[in-house]
Amino acid sequence: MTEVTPAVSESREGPVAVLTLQSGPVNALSAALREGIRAAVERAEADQAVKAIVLIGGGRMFSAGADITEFGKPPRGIVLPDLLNRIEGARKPVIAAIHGNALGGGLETALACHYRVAVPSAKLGLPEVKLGLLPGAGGTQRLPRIVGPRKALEVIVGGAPIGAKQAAAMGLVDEIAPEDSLRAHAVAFAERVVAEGRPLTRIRDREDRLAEGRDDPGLFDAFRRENARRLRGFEAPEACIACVQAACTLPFDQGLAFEREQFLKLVSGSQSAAQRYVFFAERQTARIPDVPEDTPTRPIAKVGVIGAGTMGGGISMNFLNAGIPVTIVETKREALDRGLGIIRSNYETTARKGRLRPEDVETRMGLLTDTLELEALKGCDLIIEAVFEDMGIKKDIFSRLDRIAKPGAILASNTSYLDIDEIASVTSRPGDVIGMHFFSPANVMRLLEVVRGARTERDVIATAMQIGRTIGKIPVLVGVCHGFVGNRMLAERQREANRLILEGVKPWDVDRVIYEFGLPMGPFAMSDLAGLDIGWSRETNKSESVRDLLCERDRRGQKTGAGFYDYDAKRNAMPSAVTEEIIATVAERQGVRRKAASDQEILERCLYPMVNEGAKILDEGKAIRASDIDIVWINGYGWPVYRGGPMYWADSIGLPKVLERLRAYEAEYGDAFKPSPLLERLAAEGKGFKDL
Ligand code: T1G
Repeated sequence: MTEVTPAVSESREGPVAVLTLQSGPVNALSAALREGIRAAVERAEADQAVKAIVLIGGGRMFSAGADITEFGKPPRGIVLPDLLNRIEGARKPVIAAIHGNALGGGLETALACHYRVAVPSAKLGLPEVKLGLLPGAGGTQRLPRIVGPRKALEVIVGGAPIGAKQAAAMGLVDEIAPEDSLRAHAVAFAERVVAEGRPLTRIRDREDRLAEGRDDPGLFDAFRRENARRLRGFEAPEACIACVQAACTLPFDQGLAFEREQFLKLVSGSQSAAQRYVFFAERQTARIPDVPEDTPTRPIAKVGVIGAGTMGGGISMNFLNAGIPVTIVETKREALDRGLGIIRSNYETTARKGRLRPEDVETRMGLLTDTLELEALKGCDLIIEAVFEDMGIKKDIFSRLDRIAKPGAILASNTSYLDIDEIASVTSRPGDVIGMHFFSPANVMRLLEVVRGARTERDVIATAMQIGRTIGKIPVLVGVCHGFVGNRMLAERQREANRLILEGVKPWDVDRVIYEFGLPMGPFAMSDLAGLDIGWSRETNKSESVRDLLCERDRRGQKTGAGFYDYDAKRNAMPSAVTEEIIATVAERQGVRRKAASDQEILERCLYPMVNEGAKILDEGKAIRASDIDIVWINGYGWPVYRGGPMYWADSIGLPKVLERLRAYEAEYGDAFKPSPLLERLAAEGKGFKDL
């Protein structure tokens, strides 16, 4: 019989019982761990020799909270709120000793203890809102009683972790322990509590900080107004706010009951199911069937970036932020100076917002070397080309890099569309060539498409994926095809959006439908933001498309004050009669039959072809799994996380329904809607992309 490791190991330090949580990599509060804690606390309480209890995490953290894999299944064992009430009601002091993470139910467990000590590197937080949930084990009732409702709203609705020192300043932690002696320090703290006869302070009994919410009930609506844009479409934040408000208006136990009721609603809802799916999908992207996770990687100590434009500058910042020196190359001094100026001003803006210390700006800039000589990159371990999207220019650069770069250097292109194999073909080291496609703004967007060429070495792939995570990105491995995964699917939506406006649908109506669905902006607003003249020039202009005619009139997007929309001085977008007139002209020239389209049709015609293209991408092996495609769209284009991503969303509608609509549009518009064989097969088998 296999020895079942107890979820809690018990030991004694004199009169102090030390209970160590040990449950998987993050001490998730599974049924076994909850039962283990309950039993151990009850044993310690019954033991006359025990005067105090310390709860400490085994492994690398205190606890990452409830076991997310248990949601959606029948609850087993004691539920966390009941366990925490049990701890809080203990007749002996219980001290939480925190290192690593105390998140979600992990922090709620610590809040149910009578005291909390933490090491300086510990992180505490209530990130449930990111899972479409709320702190469902008393967090919405206990936290406001310590830090006040206003701060509690920031912590709970923001979901961001707090450092131990900040937590101590907020009263969340009673004492900071030395980094390397948490256990001993917590035991000594417990002994002092006993020796000094300190009271068993229960957070539930503290009412003073709630006055902030009672005296100013308007603070909740003010918080709603201030965060309306950020919270648009999400259900959990409103429930969080209502629970914190209940903490200020209801007795503790009624507030707890209200919180439980709100939690149960969210955990059984579609948004949380989608957001929990995304949590695991994001971690799945690291799993590459033919590149084991222990594949050795190449050390990246120095990075070279070719091109100091918007992308090159943003890419450089990612590495500077991670403390990795960058040498940035341009062909002209003024371009280099402009690029460096933008990098510095970005940092100074962040510093002005208090998110970066002035000395950090200098540290980062100090890691940046600028040069006009490509040869200066010869010592770099990773070189990322971020120049104009032109194959000829890229090939010239890679053939020169082949002669300059040191053996073993990884040569990456930031191309958004182009063929990595063709680029690699001009080098003598195609195994070292890979795509690293950043999304603009490159220092902000978390997605990184890592494009494996036919001959890219496995350790090069492993290195690109690892360095992507090091610089805070979510790397997704994709294959070589035009536009890889994200842009290839985007092209489907753009084509249909442009066809819709020629049929007479207003661009602002297409944008409204896509915005209301949950994306940050619609296709035409996005085009205006990016600039309509990408790849356009007067020399090659054909005066055919709406975009051509807009560019001809210098309506190139926000940057020129007009594109599809007219913009005021504050870049507020307004529908434009000029654009309508241009659209009508092009529609007439092309003989497009005018027809109205309902919002539902606009949505289906814009999004179903994207899903269909995603199915083709999977069928061609250009993405490893459907959930990778979802992660691309959530992190590269702002697909609403509460809808899980395009492939998850199609599954939630049902592929037979998607297929039926594609076929209907195919009958009217032809091959653009021709269903992928994979989608047809899955629909016929009553399956979804999740079954692949
Ligand atoms: N439950 C189950 N599995 C979890 C988990 C959790 N809470 N957290 C992590 N894992 C798995 C993860 O899938 C991965 O598995 C492995 O552990 C390592 O994780 C009632 C309702 C703590 C910052 O939202 O943010 O409490 O891929 O790769 O990068 O009010 O894990 O190895 O098979 O992320 O070092 C609220 C979620 C839960 C925190 C560590 N808590 N976790 O990051 O490791 S709901 C959270 C994290 C709740 C209560 C409510 C991170 C981390 P595998 P990892 P990491």
